[in-house]
Amino acid sequence: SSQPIDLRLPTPGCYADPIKAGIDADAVFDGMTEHLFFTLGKLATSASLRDLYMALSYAVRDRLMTRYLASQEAIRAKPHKTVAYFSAEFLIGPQLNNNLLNLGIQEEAEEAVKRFGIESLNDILEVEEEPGLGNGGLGRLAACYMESLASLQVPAIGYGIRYEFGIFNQIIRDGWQIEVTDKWLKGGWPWELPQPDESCFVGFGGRTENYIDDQGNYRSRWIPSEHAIGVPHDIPILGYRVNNCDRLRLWRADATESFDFYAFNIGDYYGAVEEKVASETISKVLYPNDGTDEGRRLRLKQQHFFVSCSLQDMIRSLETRNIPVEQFSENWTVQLNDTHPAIAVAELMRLLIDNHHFEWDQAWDITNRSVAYTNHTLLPEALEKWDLNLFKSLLPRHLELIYEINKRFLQQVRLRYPGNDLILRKLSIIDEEGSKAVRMAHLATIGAHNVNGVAALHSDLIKRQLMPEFADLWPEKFTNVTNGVTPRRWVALSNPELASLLDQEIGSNWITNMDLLTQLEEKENDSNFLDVFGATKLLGKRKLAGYIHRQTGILVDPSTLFDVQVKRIHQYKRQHLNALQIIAQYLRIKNGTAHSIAPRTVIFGGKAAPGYLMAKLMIRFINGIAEVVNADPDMDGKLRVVFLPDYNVKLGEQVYSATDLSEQISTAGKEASGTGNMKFAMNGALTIGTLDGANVEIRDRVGKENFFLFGKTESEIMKLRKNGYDPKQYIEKSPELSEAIRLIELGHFSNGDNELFRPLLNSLTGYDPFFVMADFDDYLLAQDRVSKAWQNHKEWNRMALLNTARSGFFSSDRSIREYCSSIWKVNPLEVEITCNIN
Ligand code: B1H
Repeated sequence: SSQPIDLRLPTPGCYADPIKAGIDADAVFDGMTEHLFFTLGKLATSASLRDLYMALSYAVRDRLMTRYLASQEAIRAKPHKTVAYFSAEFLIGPQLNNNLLNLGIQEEAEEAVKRFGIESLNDILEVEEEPGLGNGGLGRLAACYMESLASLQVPAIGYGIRYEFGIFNQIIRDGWQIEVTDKWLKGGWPWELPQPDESCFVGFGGRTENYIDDQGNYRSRWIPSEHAIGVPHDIPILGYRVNNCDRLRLWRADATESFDFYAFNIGDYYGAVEEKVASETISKVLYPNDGTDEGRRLRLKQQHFFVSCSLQDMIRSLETRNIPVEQFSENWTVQLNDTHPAIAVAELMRLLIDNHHFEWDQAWDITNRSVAYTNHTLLPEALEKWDLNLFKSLLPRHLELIYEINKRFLQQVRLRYPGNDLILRKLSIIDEEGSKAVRMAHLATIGAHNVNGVAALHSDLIKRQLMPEFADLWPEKFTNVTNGVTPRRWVALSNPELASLLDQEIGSNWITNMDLLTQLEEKENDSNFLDVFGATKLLGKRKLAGYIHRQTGILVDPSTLFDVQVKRIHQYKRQHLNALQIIAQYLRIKNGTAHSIAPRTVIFGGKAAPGYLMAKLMIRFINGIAEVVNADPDMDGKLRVVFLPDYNVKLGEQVYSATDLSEQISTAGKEASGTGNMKFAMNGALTIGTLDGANVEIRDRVGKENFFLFGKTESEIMKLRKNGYDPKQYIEKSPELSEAIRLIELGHFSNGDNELFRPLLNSLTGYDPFFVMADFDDYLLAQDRVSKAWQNHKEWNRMALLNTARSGFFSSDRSIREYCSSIWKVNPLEVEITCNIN
């Protein structure tokens, strides 16, 4: 613990209550009034909802500043190892309510806004635009981890990119996805603090040269042909009811006018402007390809841009604190969120060797001790590979360093496996098969002291399938940290009904100690309690039903089973398996063979990568089915299908709390972890799922009798593939599957157009790369078990309660504790704030 920080507060006052910091409704109201007037130039009498949102946000942000500065001051006062979480994506979601919760002033804010004639705080929260600076689970995980780091009082900084346009907004027209630019900054976003005087220069392109320095040493250096300036934009990340406020530092790329003077002076005005335009595009837009590597030059530029800015910033922070750069790894621990920031291995070597004149071995030691790498996928199409010529043209010095890293590494491999050329080729950072490329996962694995997967099964598959030789070489390097999600956002904020029930029953400590939820197990046979628990769910479902009606015009009945699949649209996630199941249920109802099936509302949400045609067709397919089902009076009261457009964090908050059945149906071995699965379980949804990713651990924890398992295991899938898988055999064996496919072929879900879904059918009946046909019958049987279980509401609620009660393990607080103790070796640093009593 550090010395208490004595910070002069900008306004006189004192923290009588260290938790709420003396912020009462009056203080919030006064803060809003001042910001309306001075910051926004508005009178309270003419303020719009948006004005009030901005005013409240600024008033809340003011309260974060003391904590934010005190947290930085604490490290300045006494060196303390800090986590640097490097991620190309941070999907942080709306900020206002999270900050109110963590400050403990939700009620005060509610009271303050009412004085402006607003009915409910919710009306103001509704206005907030969320920064969609991520694609899906990977980006959201980074956000949950930042929140847990702050709540656990761990000094941390998240480094990433301030994309001007985040993930596109999705609209659905004629059943198809349309992408619309996400202009999240357009109205001004109140949560960031630009820090232009901490900007950094980053080079690109050019050449390398050798030279002899003043002391007569041979050295190499990089002469880039292009530069960009990174301007940090900081977002305070406050922990729950603590003074620790960590920082998310996102870099915006600006043009380097100072470097253009030469061109400018020789009269090349347009050339100078051109470079300005080019460098400003670096942070323009997020690549929307969750799970596929496109190998685009601008993407590599983005990666190097934010990594270089961040490492320079970290070294500079040592220098300003008079800490020798030799002590980098005692003061920083760098976590690479997948390989997107893996260039950090080469860039840190370059900074240490070329700029700070370290010898190779010492630089390598520092790099290796500091860096750790999290792998998030085994899918070959997602593993980043950069064409060698592209890489060389953009980062020539880094390539030289990578060659040297590779040379030394391969020598180690040679000693371990004498005469085994095959292994050398397999492990090399440079892929020499076909056109040459740099394998970023190899660079990250060789450069890092730890490589972790994100769920037990996934980490195991990394060792057994993805990198067996690496694991053999360095067995201790490979570890697992199962993902987690923050209970602040994913229970307290998004499910206030459940949260207050928990507060009543077990006290409010669950929010920072989710293991306490096991106390709920005592209530599993308490009939009254089960009713109350079920009633909280019904409230969430009613709200979602209202939202569905407003967004899609579809009326859904909150008493039906809400069966939900929300996630990116991907063949491996198998939304089409779910869709086929709906067709089977539809046919049963039509044929009058639907005995004891539960009335269902099947809800989908998710975006498809704009270039992923099959995924876009899957959306069209779901909407085709929805159109037929929802228009058929025979389906009334029995079946509804909804595709919710523009799935994002905000919508997620509405969905998890309103779900009875969570669909986690990926092909075994394909979903590294999943995190939505955890959010559902915490909120008392039952899971229908395969033994994939974290589903395995969820089932182990909640109990197999409280989980609807189906499908082939990862090793069964492997065996099928090896022995020549033929989907047609499975179709022939299954009358319901055959009939569903026949109906699609006839154009039943495409107004008679029997060509529309042809590519989808060809894939499913031809190669079926994700074994949809192989798992269909078992899936349908599992859905029958779901229907049967739904008949007995009390029993369903009991199982749902046990899911919540046993979900504590999936708190990101647990994940972060594991990272801290086994990988980062960092301790918390309590931030204290003192001030003089008036
Ligand atoms: C995950 C990605 C990903 N794994 C490439 N890999 C991207 C890959 O823009 N890109 O190029 C973006 C994202 N995302 C997900 O990570 C896994 O599929 C989930 O199973 C996992 O839960 C999540 C967090 O670990």
